[in-house]
Parts: sequence; structure tokens; C-alpha cells
Amino acid sequence: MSDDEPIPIAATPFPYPFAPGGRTALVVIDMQRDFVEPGGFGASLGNDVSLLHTAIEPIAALLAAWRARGWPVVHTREAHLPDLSDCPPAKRLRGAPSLRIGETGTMGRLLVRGEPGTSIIPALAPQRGELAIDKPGKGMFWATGLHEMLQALGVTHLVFTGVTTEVCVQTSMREANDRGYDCLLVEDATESYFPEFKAAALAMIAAQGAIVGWHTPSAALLAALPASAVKSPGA
Ligand code: C5J
Repeated sequence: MSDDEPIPIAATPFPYPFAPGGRTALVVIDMQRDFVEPGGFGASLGNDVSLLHTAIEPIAALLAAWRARGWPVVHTREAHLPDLSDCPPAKRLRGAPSLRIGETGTMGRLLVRGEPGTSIIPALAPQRGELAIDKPGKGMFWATGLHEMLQALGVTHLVFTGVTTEVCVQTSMREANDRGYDCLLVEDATESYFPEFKAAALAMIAAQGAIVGWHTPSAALLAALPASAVKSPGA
């Protein structure tokens, strides 16, 4: 198979045309302590953060597969400037959390750039050469310059993982679809505090002939990745 030929991956609602040769970036959305660990923003909203932990191992396996092949990886963090000038009142004042964005919790100021809580959990920490972007919104393209970075790398396809499925993952996937990327969401590598919302998001994404994109389990994706693309150590 040539480097240009798409690889069909078993997916819902029909096979996903995976683009090999480094044209598919792995996207890891917001696997930061503020959403995944006790004491962060997710917990301040009353959520059980342990519900997100099942996604960690599948994401780690996908990261290993991408890294072995030298393919592009994008990590996002939902994080605001310290003066909160990029956090509109419509976001900051919404809901009734025990602590609001910018207030200080056990992991520093919630959702503020550079604070301990906005760092990505150690099991999935970004490596040198990977894109790691702070995004002030739910979508990864809003006010980040990411589209231009991906274009410069020649990326045309995106594989999505991370949290939460129906909020930042789905928003980012919709933004990506509007920008022309073919998007695949990995079912066991994304999670929500609300299992019913995760199920609904998956259904919405693939409805009407993959109106936003496809979804598949990580096992199906990993099994289909070309072994020939694995780089020898030191290459
Ligand atoms: C939320 C996110 N749920 N990363 N952020 O506020 O999904």
C-alpha cells in the first residue's frame, strides 16, 4: 500500500478513510488535572471526576502508536490568561460552581494558564515536538491559530480523544469538520461526566451519513495502523 492510499477503518456509520503518512493528527482534548482530578474545575461543578479515568489507558495506547510512527500529536488545555481578559462573563458567571474560573483551589487558579491544575495529567504528558495549545473556548480552533499550524504540517485528517465528549470534544470536532478535516472519534478514548450525554454525542456525530464524522473503538483503529510506518529507534 502506498503512503497516499487511505486505509479503511471499521467505524460507525461506515468505514473511515484513514490518511497515513503523517497526514492524520491525534488530538487529545483537555486531559488536564482540572477536569480529571479531585479539586479542579470539573469537581467544582459537582461532577464525579473518576468517571473520566477509563479514557486514560486507550489514549496512552494511541499516543504510543502515533509516537512510534512520528505522526503529529496535538494536546489542548482549556486555559485562560491570568487577567481573564479572554474569559467572557457569559462563561465565567455561568452555573453555580463551588469555585469559579480564576478562583484558587487546591491546584491553583482554576482554568488559568500555567497553574498546576491546567497541566496535562502525567500519564499523557506532551512530549517534545508535539503541539500543546491553550484554548480559551470549548472549541480548539477558537483564538488558537491551530488551523494554520495543522495546515503547515499538511494535516487533513484528525483522530479525536479526550474530555468531555459532548462539550469540548464535540465542539472541537464540529469546528474541525467545518474547516474541512475528516474526523474520527475514538469511543473508549473519550469520556463524559454524563454517560447518556456521551452516547448522545456519538450518535449525533455519526448521524445522517457521518454529518460531523465517524466513531470507532481504539482496538479497531490500532489494529489497522500500518506496522511498516513504525520508525526504528534513533531514526
Ligand atoms: C468542559 C471540556 N466540560 N473540556 N470542558 O467545560 O469539555
